Order: sequence, then structure tokens, then C-alpha cells
Amino acid sequence: MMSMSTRRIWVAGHRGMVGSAVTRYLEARGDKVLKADRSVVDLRNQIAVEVWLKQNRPDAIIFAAAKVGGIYANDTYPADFIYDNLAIETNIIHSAHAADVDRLVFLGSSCIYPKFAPQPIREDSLLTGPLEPTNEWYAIAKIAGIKLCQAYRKQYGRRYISVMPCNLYGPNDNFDLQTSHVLPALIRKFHEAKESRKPEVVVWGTGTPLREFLHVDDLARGVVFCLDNYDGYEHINCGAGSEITIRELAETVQRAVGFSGELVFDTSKPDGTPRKLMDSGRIRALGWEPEISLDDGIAGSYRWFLENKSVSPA
Ligand code: GFB
Repeated sequence: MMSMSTRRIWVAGHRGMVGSAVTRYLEARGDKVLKADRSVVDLRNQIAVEVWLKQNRPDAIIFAAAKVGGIYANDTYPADFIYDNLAIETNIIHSAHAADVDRLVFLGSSCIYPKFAPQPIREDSLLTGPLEPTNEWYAIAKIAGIKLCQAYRKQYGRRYISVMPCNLYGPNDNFDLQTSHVLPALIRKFHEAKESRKPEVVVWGTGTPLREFLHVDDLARGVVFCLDNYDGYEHINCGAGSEITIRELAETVQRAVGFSGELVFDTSKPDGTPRKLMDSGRIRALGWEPEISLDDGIAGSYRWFLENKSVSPA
């Protein structure tokens, strides 16, 4: 294990929801976080990434940079999701090796697993069946990221690992109604309906899909925990361990926001995968577990939205 006080860690994607949570956590522990703004390094540009990494030579990389979005964004911009993510992954992982960075934690998503994988989904379900069509472009890119880490481990002995989170939420989430994930979208919809005294809020799909939600601060602890304690070839799941239907989630957000109108389900919108609860037994056996309940996390996210909504896109 590296010395805690002297580590210089590059958090790629430090402005995003995951990267900013990891940065907060590392800095609170006394680690030195290296940051590269988009204006300095476009992560899709191979030369820019290679030059920056050779100049800065971090002790480790937390790879939280990605093109991300909810079900509509994934389904509508497949080229952006597959191209941007593949480019960012090949550039960072290859350049990390070229700059002799020996430790890297790549972050994926539970959508890498087959649409109808046995639940709860174990790590060895990867590549055992067809993917969910609304996000297969993103999923294929994330599977490629796992395989890149494994390839550089197999060929060069690099200690590159991959962590798969479930659906995430928290500070710095994207609250744009077209491109966001369900939880921030619902916070915004219920808040705006309450403010303008609308009689109803529209929830996409049937409300029956099940999702597993983890607060991003719990994930940040999990990622750094894996940096310090996990060095396996196989990726490792990091989830909350419980699931909730979209209808139950909508009712929970409704209560947190204090909206008294009706829920209307727009079944012309896709449901996506019916269920994706991960088996996080391996990371729990190593010693990590989530600490933030969904109720507390949603209340905190609503507060964050109220304090920051002027900077969120309409
Ligand atoms: O969070 P979400 O966009 O992503 O949608 P996925 C989850 C579920 O919530 C779907 C429903 O069944 C949506 O139809 N939903 C209801 C809504 N109302 C809304 C709404 O207002 N906005 C949104 N966005 N959804 C994503 C993948 O899948 O999950 C990504 O596309 C990634 O690749 C991410 O894996 C974690 O859970 O369906």
C-alpha cells in the first residue's frame, strides 16, 4: 500500500458528480488530488492526455471521467456515448501505462450486465447474455474499459482495477430533464410542480422497473477503499444492496419535496431494464458498506438542488 500522506492522485473527471465526491473524500483524508480541466486536457484527445500524464506522473488514477446520462440521453445520442467513452478510456488507460502509472481504478456501471442476468447480479454474469438496448452503446464502452484494465494487467502486470457502481445520485448531479437520471429528474419535476401548483407530475414508463440507488459519497468511500484494498483481475460491484420500484421512488421524492398532486405514468417512454440489483458481497466481505439511507440521501439531494438550481440547465 502507498503512503497515505504523500499520494498524488489524478481524479479524471473531477468536476462530475462521482469525481467531485472522490475529490472531496481524498482531500479530506490528506491526499493530494491532481485535476485537469477540460480547457487544459480534452480527454478525447490522445496526444493531450499522453503529454499531460507524462508531465504530471500521478501515483494513482481514479478514472471517473465519462460521458454519462439517463435513459433518454443514452438512447438518443448513441454515437456520443460509445465514441466519447471509448476514446477517453483508450487514451487514459494506455497513457497511464506509457507514463508508468502503476495503479488505476476504472469506474463502470451496472448496465454492463445482461438485461436478464440472474439477480442479484454477480460479477461473473458479465458477457453471458444480450444487453439492454437503450444503453448498450454506453455498456459496450464500459465493458471495453474493464477489458482494457485486464489487458494491461495481463500483458504488463499493471495493477489496474474496475469498480461497478449501481445507479448513483448526490451533490453535483445533472438536473436537466432531458439528459438526467431518474432521481434528479424527479426532484426537479416535483419541486417545479409544487412551486407552480401543478395538479400532476409525469413519471416516465410504467413505474414498475426496479433500481438500486447508492449515494455518491458512499461510492467515493468504496472507490478509495478499493484503491487501498483490492487488486484483482475481475471487476468488483459496489452497490447499496437494496432496490426500489420507480413508482416507490417517485412517491419517496414526492414526500421529500412536499408535492400533494397526482403521479401520471407516461408509458410511451421506455422502462429500460426491468431490474438490475447487484450482488456486492465481495466488496462487503472486504470491509466496505454503504452508510447513507435513501431517505437521508434524497433529503440532502433536494437541499443541494435548492441551493444550486440557479446553475442547473433549464
Ligand atoms: O435513471 P434512468 O434514466 O436510467 O431511468 P436507467 C431509470 C428508470 O426511471 C427508467 C424511469 O425506467 C425510466 O423510464 N423514469 C421515470 C425516468 N421518470 C423519469 C424521468 O423523468 N427521467 C428519467 N431519466 N427516467 C441508465 C443508463 O439507465 O442508468 C445508463 O441509461 C447508466 O447507461 C445509468 O447505466 C446508471 O437506470 O434506466
